[in-house]
Amino acid sequence: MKEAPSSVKEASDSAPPAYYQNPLLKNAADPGVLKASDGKYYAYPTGGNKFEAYSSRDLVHWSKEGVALSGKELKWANTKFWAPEVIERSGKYYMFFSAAADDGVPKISVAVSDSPKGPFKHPSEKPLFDFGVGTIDPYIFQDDDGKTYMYYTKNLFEVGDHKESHIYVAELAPDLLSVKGEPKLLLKPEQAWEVASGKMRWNEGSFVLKRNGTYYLMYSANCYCGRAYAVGYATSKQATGPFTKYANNPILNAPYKEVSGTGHHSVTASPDGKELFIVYHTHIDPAKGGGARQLNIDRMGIAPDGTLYVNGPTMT
Ligand code: FUB
Repeated sequence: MKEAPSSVKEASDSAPPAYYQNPLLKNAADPGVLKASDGKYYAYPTGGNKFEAYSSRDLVHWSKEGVALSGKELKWANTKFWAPEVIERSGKYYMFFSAAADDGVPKISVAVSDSPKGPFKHPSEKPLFDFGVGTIDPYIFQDDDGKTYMYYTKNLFEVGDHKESHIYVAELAPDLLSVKGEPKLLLKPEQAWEVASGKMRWNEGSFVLKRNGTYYLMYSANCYCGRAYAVGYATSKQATGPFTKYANNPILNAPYKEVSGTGHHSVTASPDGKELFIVYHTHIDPAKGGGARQLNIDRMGIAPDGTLYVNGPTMT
């Protein structure tokens, strides 16, 4: 990524305005958003051969903090630096992400820092979560029973005449640097939407919300809903499933000509904790597809019947 995009506003200590403006950030995708114990939000997007951090006190004004994890820190990777996700645990920060070596097969790993701004250091000469196949989009869920899970995607692999990706879950060991037990397959593309067909059947970018004992496993996948990529969810009473897709998926789609490819999101709460926000990327130009992306933010919520909804995408 080049200079800080013009849409990135300076941080402010004044009272937050009641609105935000889309796009939140240009030349960025796959936002991982951390609400940290220092009272700030940190956003970590995909954007080149490094991971940069942006901070905000109010989800409206954002400041560029600089490079949080340099590509040079990863001796084993030189491409596909994708989808960072940071969690805070006992005063340390853990950045999960995927990256690939010359073979182009993405692997998940984790780097550690004393600050949400980095620098994040990688503790090994190799990726820490090598499942022997291409894997991307780690999302870390800290359950209230003390267990921590990593949801991730087995990246596009050949199945008959097409490629598809599947969502898995694995419990993490207490040090967060390895998995405990065998990963479990949670969702194939046909379990995400009514029908899945075509040469590329995505099912990726997972995110988990837990409310009133229900686990909402959100994801981005193909659908026949006007555009090829949208956000939906499935629910379960257990973190490890089985998950049942929501009948009225998608909950975030792109019905406009000006925007498409709404997906790979994070969910975070407003500073007062009363509202939920979804931060996601869109394709700037439908003709260019995923090659040109930017970040949006919109309000979302849980309806009285327990279903998720998004008030968006909004264009400004
Ligand atoms: O940005 C690279 C990849 O594209 C992500 O890992 C996927 O989720 C998709 O957004």
